[in-house]
Amino acid sequence: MKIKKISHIAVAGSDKEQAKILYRDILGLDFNGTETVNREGVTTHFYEVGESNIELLEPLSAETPVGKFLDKRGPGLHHIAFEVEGLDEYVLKLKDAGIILLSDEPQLGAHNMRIIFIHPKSTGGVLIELCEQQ
Ligand code: CMX
Repeated sequence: MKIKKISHIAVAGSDKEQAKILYRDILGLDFNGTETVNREGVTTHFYEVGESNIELLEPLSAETPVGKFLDKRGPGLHHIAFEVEGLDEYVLKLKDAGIILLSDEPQLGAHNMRIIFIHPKSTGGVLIELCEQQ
């Protein structure tokens, strides 16, 4: 059971073309693909930064969590994702500590990873995702 690395830092925004100009054309990051995760209501666009990624989140509609976030706060940092080994053990440990999770069990996220979110109210205001390769 350990945190292996920062998997990605997610940025909520709807202008994927502007993001491409900044991250790929100007900063020179490799574009690492696009994937729609219907259950989360987002299309994700990945840009590689060493072993991690910047994940641009584009909402599928205004009613999704990211759509609501943009409406309330505007574009900006959305969450930090840690890749872990032993996700199920982390879930038990978090539950034991009374930390609020957004789902009872891990769900399937982008790149076919098992993911679970910790509510920002339990973390001092930062939405945290734990993810694990299957
Ligand atoms: N970071 C920090 N705080 C956040 C937040 C975020 N990303 N999103 C919402 N909040 C805050 C709100 O500002 C609000 O704070 P106040 O009560 O102080 O105003 C509080 O959390 C509650 O927010 P809300 O708008 O009432 O929204 P909900 O409680 O309905 O939902 C959350 C908040 C985090 C549960 C919801 O956004 C969610 O389910 N997020 C997880 C799913 C998600 O983000 N999926 C996309 C990622 C896809 C992927 O990477 O695979």
